[in-house]
Amino acid sequence: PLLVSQEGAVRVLTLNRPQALNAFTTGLLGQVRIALDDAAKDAGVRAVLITGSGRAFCAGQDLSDPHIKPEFEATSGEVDPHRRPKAKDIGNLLDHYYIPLALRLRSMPVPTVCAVNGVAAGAGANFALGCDLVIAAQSASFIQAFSKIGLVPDCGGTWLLTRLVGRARALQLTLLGDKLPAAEAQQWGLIARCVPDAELASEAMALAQRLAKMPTRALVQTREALDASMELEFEESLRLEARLQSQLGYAHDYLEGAAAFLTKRPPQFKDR
Ligand code: LHQ
Repeated sequence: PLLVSQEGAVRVLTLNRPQALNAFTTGLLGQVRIALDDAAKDAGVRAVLITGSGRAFCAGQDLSDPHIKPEFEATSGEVDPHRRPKAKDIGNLLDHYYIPLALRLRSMPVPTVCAVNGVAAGAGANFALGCDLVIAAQSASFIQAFSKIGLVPDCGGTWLLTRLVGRARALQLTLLGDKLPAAEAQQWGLIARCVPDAELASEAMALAQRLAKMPTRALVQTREALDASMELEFEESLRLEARLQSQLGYAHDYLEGAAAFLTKRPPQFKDR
């Protein structure tokens, strides 16, 4: 259910269950995590690009998964209250699949780009928003579908949304579960860019290739410092910046970047 390919220094992961709008099964979730682990370990990878095949990016958890599917009467659709999925199954799904995946994505040692090619719902939306730069097709949309089926946002949604768009808009999105079109998502600052459908693949790849040529370690430490700043006092952030800067200042990429600037030539970054 996952396609993995490589273009230059960019590792491309394509969610590939188009008949089910790329909904997450345990199989797909496991494969994405392994693919991210592999990319993290591979020195030849300097950016990761994630997208979906078919008309959707990802419809979130596959609700027909036998572990979490409620028993219901086939014709009336009425739920049998005596045969419910075990609470521990949903807990296990989060503990063993969604939490490790969200943590893995957040701590990638290379920048991550998500090309949202269509609807991104539930955990699919929050998985996309967990990437560093999110670029979406005009026809794509984001849906915090959880409230519609009696759940809270997961896969980092509560943390990400409040930080990305603030409490009022986070509540609007999560309580109502309405579809937010990509153009509005960009206006809101939820995502980086919205582009015409026909340009998504090339624009997203160009962005990933551009990031792949940049000083990877500095980019990743920038993400870490921005995230840490949310829990730090101003002076603590200044000290964190100074600690990171003093390490980076001895690393190859800074010496190369500064020398290239001063001698007016293109830099060749290699630290990871
Ligand atoms: C699906 C799904 C789907 C299975 C479309 N599953 N088949 C974590 C841990 C534990 C428990 C639960 O949850 C979580 C995290 C979560 O992600 S919860 C949120 C789960 N996702 C949703 O509630 C979204 C459900 N899907 C939708 O609302 C719609 O399908 C969207 C808005 C994504 C797309 O709408 P349409 O473009 O109108 O497509 P469609 O609804 O006709 O779907 C096409 C097919 O895909 C259809 O199957 P069929 O056999 O009729 O062609 C759907 O049943 C199937 N599908 N989402 N999550």
